[in-house]
Amino acid sequence: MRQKVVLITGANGEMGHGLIQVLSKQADTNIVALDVVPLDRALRNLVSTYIVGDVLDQMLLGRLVVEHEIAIIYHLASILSTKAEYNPETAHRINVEGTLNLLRLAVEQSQWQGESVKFIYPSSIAAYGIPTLKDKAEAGAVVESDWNFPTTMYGCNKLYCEHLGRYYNSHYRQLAADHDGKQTVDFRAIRFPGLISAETVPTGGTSDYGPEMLHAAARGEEYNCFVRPETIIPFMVMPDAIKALVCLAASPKNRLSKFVYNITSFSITAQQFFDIVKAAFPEAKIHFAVDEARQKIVDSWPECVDDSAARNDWDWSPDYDCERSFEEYLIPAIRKRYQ
Ligand code: AKB
Repeated sequence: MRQKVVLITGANGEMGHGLIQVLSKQADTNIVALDVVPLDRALRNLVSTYIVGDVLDQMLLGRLVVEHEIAIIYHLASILSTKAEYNPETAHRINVEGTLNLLRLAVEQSQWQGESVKFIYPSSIAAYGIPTLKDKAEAGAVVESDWNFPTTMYGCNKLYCEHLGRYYNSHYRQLAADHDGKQTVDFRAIRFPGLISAETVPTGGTSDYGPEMLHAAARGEEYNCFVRPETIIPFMVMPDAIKALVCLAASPKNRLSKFVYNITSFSITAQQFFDIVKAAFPEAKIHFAVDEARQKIVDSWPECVDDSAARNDWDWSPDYDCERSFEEYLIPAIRKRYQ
């Protein structure tokens, strides 16, 4: 008999680390972890299987369903906003074609199993694109349907994949003679703000100046923050991000009024980030050395998002506000990590 499993792509990334730790504590959860690099040794005994492979490898995905009955897919694999700009077409292939491959797998599996496979997709504030700082200040907390004009390949990919998910959920093969629209994938997405983890350092993102500043200070390394001090975007700590993924996945479908939900925790400027880091690590050598191109990307992201739909539909609420994030999670855990 094939084993019922949860598939996590991009399992070795920042979110993958947090998600594996949480899901592995749930009873009867068998995790299949997929990533292009081998899974961290510390995570290997928490999963049933880890596979080194690419979401673009159709044969590999085909073999996966021969051996496993996939109930939920957390599709975390992605090339982030800064890295994607160095090779936009490759990023497009990984971010969009990779998602398409998994959506197709999910819809086929839903039909085989007679039950919808849940497809949990992390989208991003990068799906927004606000043209000027004046508009950004005036926009305040943006709702999901506002300012959907991303300026990065990653943002375009995220926005488009949200639509692909909606299509596979509701309209896939709508003209086929045997189309009954019953067993489709159950697509659910969250637009995440900048994420900060105490355990891992992000790579390739543009919100990375926050976590990079913090980890560099704890390691006693000098850091050049690439955005201006007054730059503001929303952030969230990893435990809340993982809680959100798991809560959305567990939510009854009939309560969900949307496919895509904003969530947020706190919005702070780079200067406020600096002040908190400096207070915790007074020796820290942090400078502001603005990279105008990356600055423009962050400037196009909202300073705050309206997450009332997530709060209403699936009782979303972060456990960590700004003070608690730094005082109870980030600073103690990061100190311990680099001791
Ligand atoms: C990035 O900076 O690309 C990501 C994101 C905001 O989605 N952290």
